[in-house]
Amino acid sequence: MGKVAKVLVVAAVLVAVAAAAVMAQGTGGSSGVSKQCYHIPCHGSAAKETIYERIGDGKSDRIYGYGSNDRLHANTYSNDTDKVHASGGGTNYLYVNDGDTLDGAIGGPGFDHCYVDATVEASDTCDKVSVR
Ligand SMILES: [Ca+2]
Ligand SMILES: [Ca+2]
Ligand SMILES: [Ca+2]
Repeated sequence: MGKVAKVLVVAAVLVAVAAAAVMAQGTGGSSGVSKQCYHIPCHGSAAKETIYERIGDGKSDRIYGYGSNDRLHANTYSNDTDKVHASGGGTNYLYVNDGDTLDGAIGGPGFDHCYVDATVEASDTCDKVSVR
């Protein structure tokens, strides 16, 4: 291989590596999509999401995460009876630790980590339960 050809090969490899890095940045990231609920029930999608319950105390929510790794937050407001369903695979985080013991965290086929005020809020479909 001539010297010029070698330089061209090296340049092509560098471009390919740079392109791969840009693609990884574009499609990667750990945050996913953030969604605020305004309706009940509140549905996620197959995408990776962080979903928040409706704004205000005393509003009982029902939130479904569906596929992919989801974070479902019903721990922002209290005096409500929130039901948070993973409803799909992936590793999900279900938060119902809002200061009352009225809520329910219901796991799905994936691995579900449930954050609760008391174990009564965690269904037996939670793979891991943390009392906060
Ligand atoms: Ca609520
Ligand atoms: Ca709540
Ligand atoms: Ca609670």
